[in-house]
Amino acid sequence: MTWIAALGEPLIELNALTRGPLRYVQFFEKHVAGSEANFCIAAVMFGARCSLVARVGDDEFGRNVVEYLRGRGVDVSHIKFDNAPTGVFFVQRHYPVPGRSVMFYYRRGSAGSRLSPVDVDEALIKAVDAVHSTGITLAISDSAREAVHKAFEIAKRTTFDTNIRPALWRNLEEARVAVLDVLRRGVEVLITDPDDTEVVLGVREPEEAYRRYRELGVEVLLYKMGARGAYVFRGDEKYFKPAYSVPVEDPTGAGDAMAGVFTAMYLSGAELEKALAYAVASSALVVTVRGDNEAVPDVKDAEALLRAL
Ligand code: KDG
Repeated sequence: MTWIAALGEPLIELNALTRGPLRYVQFFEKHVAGSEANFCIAAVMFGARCSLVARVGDDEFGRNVVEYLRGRGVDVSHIKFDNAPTGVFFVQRHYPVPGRSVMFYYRRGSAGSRLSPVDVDEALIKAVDAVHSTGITLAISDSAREAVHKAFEIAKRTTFDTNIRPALWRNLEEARVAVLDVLRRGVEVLITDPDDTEVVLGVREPEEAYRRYRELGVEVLLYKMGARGAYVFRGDEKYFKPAYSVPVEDPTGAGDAMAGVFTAMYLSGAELEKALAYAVASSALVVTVRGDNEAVPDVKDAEALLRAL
């Protein structure tokens, strides 16, 4: 079984039950989220073992996160309880752009941002097949970024999602420098999109992006094109899978599902085109519900969608 360790901050998500500006929303629905936690759930649904390396508050939300992730099959034995609070974010849906969501973070000084190199157990990182993290973990604190550096230096294989969240950075130049720094440490599978690539390399076009990322040592590029679908590149191979046209409830988490499913399948030796198809199908299901990870399918349910549409 493929074994992955992911470094990042699990969060409590408070998702607006109704659409429109948050100032008029009366009811919120609670979910467990956070990019790397979502990634782990998706990888587990596709047969991988995934250990989340993280900190949560020693509070009700922290216990909620750990119990939920344990219930979803994620290895929580590397999540520490910390005396800072568990981070929270709110999701505003379909406003100001219909079909899109906006996240509002309440996480500064959170337990998750106190992740540091001491939390990176060398024995775990040496034992796993691959280490995963994202640009979010680079952004939340210097110590979390150093934790990613430490893990990537020890890891046998690495996968990284740029996930640049402008609200978490002082400016985009800082994000660019931090992502390039990780790429120079060696990333085998890079998951990104045109918006982030414009920040990192100043280009958007898929072929040009892969050419440039390849020069930086990336072997496989999963290039997410949002409502258009996704590309995957490896050497001279190139595949494109159009997105499914589905009713959008909340797209938050769709990219993590795509990343987790693709990575689990790729690391277990699946054909790239097949891994891309299941990843795109999985992300389509995530956008149809509120919550980042509840609708990530297993293999059988992804196949039902692939057959139906
Ligand atoms: O990809 C979804 C994530 O953005 C969401 O779960 C919250 O981790 C999160 C973040 O930092 O944005």
